[in-house]
Amino acid sequence: MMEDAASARAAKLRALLEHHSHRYYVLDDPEISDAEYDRLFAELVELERKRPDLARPDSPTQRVGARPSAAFAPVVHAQPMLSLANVFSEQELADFDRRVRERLGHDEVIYVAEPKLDGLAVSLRYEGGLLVRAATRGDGTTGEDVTANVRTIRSCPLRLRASKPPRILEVRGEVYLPRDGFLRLNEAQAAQGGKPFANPRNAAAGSLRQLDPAVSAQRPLRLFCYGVGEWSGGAVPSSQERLLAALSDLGLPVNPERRVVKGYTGCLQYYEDLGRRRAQLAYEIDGVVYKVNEVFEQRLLGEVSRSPRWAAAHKFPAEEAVTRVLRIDVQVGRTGALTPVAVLVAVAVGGVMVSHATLHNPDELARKDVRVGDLVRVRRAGDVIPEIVGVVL
Ligand code: 5U1
Repeated sequence: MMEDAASARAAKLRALLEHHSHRYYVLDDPEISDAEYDRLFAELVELERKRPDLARPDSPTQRVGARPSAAFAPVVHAQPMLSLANVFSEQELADFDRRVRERLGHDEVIYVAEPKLDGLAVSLRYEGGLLVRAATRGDGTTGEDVTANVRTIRSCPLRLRASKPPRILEVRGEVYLPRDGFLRLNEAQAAQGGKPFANPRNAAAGSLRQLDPAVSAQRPLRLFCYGVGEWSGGAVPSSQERLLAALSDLGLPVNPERRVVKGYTGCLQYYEDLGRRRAQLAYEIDGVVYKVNEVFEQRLLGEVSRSPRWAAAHKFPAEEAVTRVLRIDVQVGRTGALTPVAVLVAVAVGGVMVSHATLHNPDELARKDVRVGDLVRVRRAGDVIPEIVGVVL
């Protein structure tokens, strides 16, 4: 191929692959078959192999490029990563809404409600539209550099989709494992004689904190973005609703379940509706997040002890029940890993009969000091293996 023709073809392939990857991973609406995507990908790999000068850091072929590292370097966030205050009841939600209304002097406040994913919070830094760093939350001020691993997440754009992207954009979001990905991962762990992950959150955290990005790349991690730390250059959206739309326009994955709701009643309706549909979602959630929509109102409200006064997480009640331990079996994995499993008097937990619960490993068994005949509290969340929370004394 002629010099210029090769360069033009590489650019065309990169654009095509980026487009189809966005359709598949972000919009869940593919336009071509997997085989066709693989063919385009293989053509670009071959072209970049023959002409290494054509390779670009944001090329779809460069997602798994980095070598394993010895440790994760500390990263100071441009803006601290705040945490959310929790509300656990309708009364606490009413109190949250009353405090917001009193401080703003409004009769009714407009909120944006979003599912609260049980994953791992991350901050992604884009400079001139290119992903330059990804960090975990850490203590909110300093996190760990997980750039190489986040680059392997297919729904995370390596380059923003804009001709004039913001000069600097620090996006906040949650990395998670969808339910089917979690089940597949645990099946693969079991087939290799490894220990299963207790829940999708642990699996996502374990997958993201792999020193070898090639391992992260094998894990079907996904991402939803829900906020920003820094936004410099260009017009900054003036409401949470506009911010989420703008992030989506930039090619970032944003949860389609988000809604604008009115006041306490709107929040509660959203919470109850999502609670009913929770089991049908492709991912685990542990509640709902409400945010005051207008950014100028968020600024008026400010924050207290690292939590914004303008947002709250309304948690779903944990699905727990109490039952008695009949026996404790020990399963031996192929690598010799031991997993103690409690055999229980069958009990309904969140509508599902549970007769076995994991104690994960011998250390956990010793720490919780569970014995035959004990009354124990059992918890399950979605498809996760039920676990023993502790002994009821
Ligand atoms: N959906 C969602 N999750 N989440 C977590 N939004 C959201 N916002 C957060 C956090 C910690 O924090 C901002 C309100 C600061």
